[in-house]
Amino acid sequence: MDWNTVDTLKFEDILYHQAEGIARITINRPEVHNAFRPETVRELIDAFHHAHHDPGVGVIILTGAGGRAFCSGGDQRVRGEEGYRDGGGTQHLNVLDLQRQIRTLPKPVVAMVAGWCIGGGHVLHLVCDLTIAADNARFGQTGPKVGSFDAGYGAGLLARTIGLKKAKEIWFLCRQYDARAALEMGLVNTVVPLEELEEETLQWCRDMLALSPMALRLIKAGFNADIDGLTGIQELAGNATGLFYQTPEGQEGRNAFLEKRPPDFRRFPRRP
Ligand code: 2NE
Repeated sequence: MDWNTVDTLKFEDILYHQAEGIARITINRPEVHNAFRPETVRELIDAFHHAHHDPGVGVIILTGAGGRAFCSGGDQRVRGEEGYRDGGGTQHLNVLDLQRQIRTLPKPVVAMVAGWCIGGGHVLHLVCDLTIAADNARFGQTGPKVGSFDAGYGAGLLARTIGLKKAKEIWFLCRQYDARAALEMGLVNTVVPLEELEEETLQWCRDMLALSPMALRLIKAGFNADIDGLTGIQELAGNATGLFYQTPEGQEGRNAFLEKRPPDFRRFPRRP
């Protein structure tokens, strides 16, 4: 695949590439196994925002540079007493915003995982819709070891994905699991040799790009609505509103308001 850069996007910690309707977002800090600092997360949020709003993008890949790590979580070197310190000294847990963004983004997001996928990095792959793993991938949580935890999406989604007992094992013991074990527990969708990782991921993306974008969008929202409470229902119902706007019935309300007349909905069927 010949990836293109986007001239308007300038990043320090990440890379953004695009081709064939696929956006590839890469955490580019291989010297720390792609650990994220607040600036990394801010750039990831900007990149996902761009891919979300680009009508030329149908599927998004999240990955890490270097082949030795997807992401090793929060950069412990900038961890302060209240969160992760940015260059200006403000402390954040802004990765939680990124998790919600990936989850609610109405396009499939695929984690392409080589090497370490650990801590907050593990939560990032978990919030992605699908995970394609290389045979060198290693998964795990370290929170209780390094004085941290993610009891929100990190724990809840893991339990929903692989079951409560196994999720508690992963968080309570902080062990590491290889790609084969991850596949067996349903944590990833497939495992391929490292040298085939990108081609396999692209094939999955191409397969989704051949399908109805609206159907994929609503299926994603539906899966989320099942477990996200009112915000999940908001997402699903927002799609219904968007579809309703496209109908003559929805447009009659707007037209009547603009034409300063009472709306006439009598011609619209009351469907069984
Ligand atoms: C990932 C792991 C197991 C790899 O071990 P190994 O032995 O293969 O590599 P090594 O030597 O530990 O790492 C290579 C370099 O990357 C740095 C290391 O310090 C080392 O640097 P140098 O000594 O060569 O200078 N590095 C790796 N991970 C880093 C990190 N997260 N922050 C800063 N530098 C890092 C091993 O490296 C490991 O266990 N890493 C730490 C994983 C971790 O505990 N992450 C944070 C979890 S908490 C979190 O992410 C979080 C959350 O729970 C809630 C909200 C937000 C974030």
